[in-house]
Amino acid sequence: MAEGEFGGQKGSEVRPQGGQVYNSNLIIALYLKNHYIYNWYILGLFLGRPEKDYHIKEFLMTVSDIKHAGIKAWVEECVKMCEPDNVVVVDGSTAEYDRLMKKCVDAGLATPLKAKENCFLFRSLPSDVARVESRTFISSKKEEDAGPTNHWIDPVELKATMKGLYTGCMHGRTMYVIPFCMGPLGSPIAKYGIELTDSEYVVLNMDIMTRAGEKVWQYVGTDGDWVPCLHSVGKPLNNGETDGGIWPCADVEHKYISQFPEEHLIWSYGSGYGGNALLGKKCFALRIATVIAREEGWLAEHMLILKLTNPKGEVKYVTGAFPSACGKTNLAMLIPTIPGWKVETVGDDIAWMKFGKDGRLYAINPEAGFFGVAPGTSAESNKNALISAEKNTIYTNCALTEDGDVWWEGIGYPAKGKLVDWKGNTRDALPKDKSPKGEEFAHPNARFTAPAKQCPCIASDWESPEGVPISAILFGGRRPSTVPLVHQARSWNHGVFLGSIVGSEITAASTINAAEVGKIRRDPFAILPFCGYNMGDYFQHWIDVGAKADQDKLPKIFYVNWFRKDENNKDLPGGFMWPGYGDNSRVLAWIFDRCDGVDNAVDTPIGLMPKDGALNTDGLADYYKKTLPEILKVDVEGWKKEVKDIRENHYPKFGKHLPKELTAILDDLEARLNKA
Ligand code: O2Y
Ligand code: MN
Repeated sequence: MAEGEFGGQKGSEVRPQGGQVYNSNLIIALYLKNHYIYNWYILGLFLGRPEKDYHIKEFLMTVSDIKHAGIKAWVEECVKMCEPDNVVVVDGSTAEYDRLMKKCVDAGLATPLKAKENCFLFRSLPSDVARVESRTFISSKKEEDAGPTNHWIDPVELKATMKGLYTGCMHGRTMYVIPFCMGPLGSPIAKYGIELTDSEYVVLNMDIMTRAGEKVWQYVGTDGDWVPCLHSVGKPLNNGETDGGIWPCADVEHKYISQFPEEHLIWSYGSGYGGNALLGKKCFALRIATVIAREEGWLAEHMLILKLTNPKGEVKYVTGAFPSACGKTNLAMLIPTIPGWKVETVGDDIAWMKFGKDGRLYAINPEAGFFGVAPGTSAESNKNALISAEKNTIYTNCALTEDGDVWWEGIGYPAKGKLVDWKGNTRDALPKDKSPKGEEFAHPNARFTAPAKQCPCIASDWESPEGVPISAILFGGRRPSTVPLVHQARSWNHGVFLGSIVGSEITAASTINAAEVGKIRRDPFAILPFCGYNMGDYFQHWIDVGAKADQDKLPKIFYVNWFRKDENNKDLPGGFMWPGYGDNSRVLAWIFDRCDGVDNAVDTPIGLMPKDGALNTDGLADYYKKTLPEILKVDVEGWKKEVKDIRENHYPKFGKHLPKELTAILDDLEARLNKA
């Protein structure tokens, strides 16, 4: 085994960021000394890459250069087990990114997009298109600690199985050592990790999604905290075999996405896709981070973070937890329809929140990019996401157009001519931007991986190391009935209750089991697939965090529902009683004022709701003005059924781990409904 992609060769190379840094002026001076450097700089300008400082790097770092004894020993142990042909320590440079992308293009795994600057399209195998919850494990020592909503395997058994799979699994491949940071570098809230992977696709995506590369080493130092993340696609190449342009991965029964919470350890095998393989995201920033957050007294959440500015220029920060397919990215990048209001993005998926010295809760986005779902993203639904992904973006499982662009269902216009679909088949485009189920040109979970800094509405302080102070926390789901447009919790614990009952109604499109249609699929705090421990204990953690805090400084908690339906009202597009998207700014404006204690609410059995006329309806279509009273009132009978469902079907799952505070709030809600 040779260290360094070129057999341990060391040489002089130009790298952006970290180490010995030269600014652009110095680079010009260096031209006199070294034409090679200048040429790289000019090439960078020509390609329109983000401006970076360039410096001369004398040596390629190897495993033996790692100064952190714990990391070095772990890497060496994994090299011994996985037996890669080469080991490369990732430096995070543009040159390295370009080299690895070229490797993928040359191997037939990626296609450069002629229509988009520095953008590439990958196609995965049909067996590897999404996170696989059935193969995701919380491997705590005791099954009870994983809780009733996680898959569990005893860690001794799971490690033995996975060690068997890992042994020799990187034959014919390079192992990449990716040092990465979740959060702004040096932030007191940030955490560090090392991902070992045999997938160039993973390195490229981690480069966009995290702060990765040599700049991380100074923060982990010689003995700093870090999370080990081992990943393999599970497809060794023996006897000179190559991938032959086919996405490497293992069969579903050999995929394991394993979290060992007591050790803060992640082992992933067999999948190269998204949340299964980019281990900084769901595995670290949620499953392991929820465990660390509980140990350390903070909150790791599946939440967007947005910055809201009112017409007076006053600012508040809001987080929001919504289950999949509820428009979290769209809300984070919303373009308000009400004049004078502004929404800017801090994060679209994950929030880490810690109390500051002033007693307020501060949030950082631990990620540096968006791994956004492409289908349904259009100029109407999320123009800012489209602009974010115009350049320097990786597309996965989208369709390819004849002019070298990407296309997907719901992009807002029909494609022309022929399309190569996500399975690689060339087919005639349809005259509309929808396709029959199962015949989509882009996979429904097709993705774009785009740098967050390219988002036109990224907040100037999105990388603030101390985070942004949170005024409001939103919960929501797709609820066609019962749940009103917005209501506010009376207290922190009432807010925890609202978080604990989050869910979306099951539709024919979201299940293969017809008997489930119409029932509520509960996804408490929208974190059910991402909590690294017992969900009952997670509820308790939220209650404990609130109890220790200064009550006046805690964020206010709200439940929103953009998805009320009236199928019989033919005026309403799609039957939806609320327009959603940019018009959600009307609800955000009400929430903003609530946080300032404005007298704009009435007390109801379910919480505080907008007073008559308190919601800005200027410019709202008349048919929505007509439906508004219906979605702003308490459906007492609907809520009584909700209480019954929570009491009989939802809360019993958590047994003795369910906090008594939540049962008390459920009882109180029932009593208030009975009095109404
Ligand atoms: O299927 C995947 O691997 C991606 S899932 C995902 C990606 C970005 C943000 N959120 C999610 C999610 O499942 O919540
Ligand atoms: Mn998510």
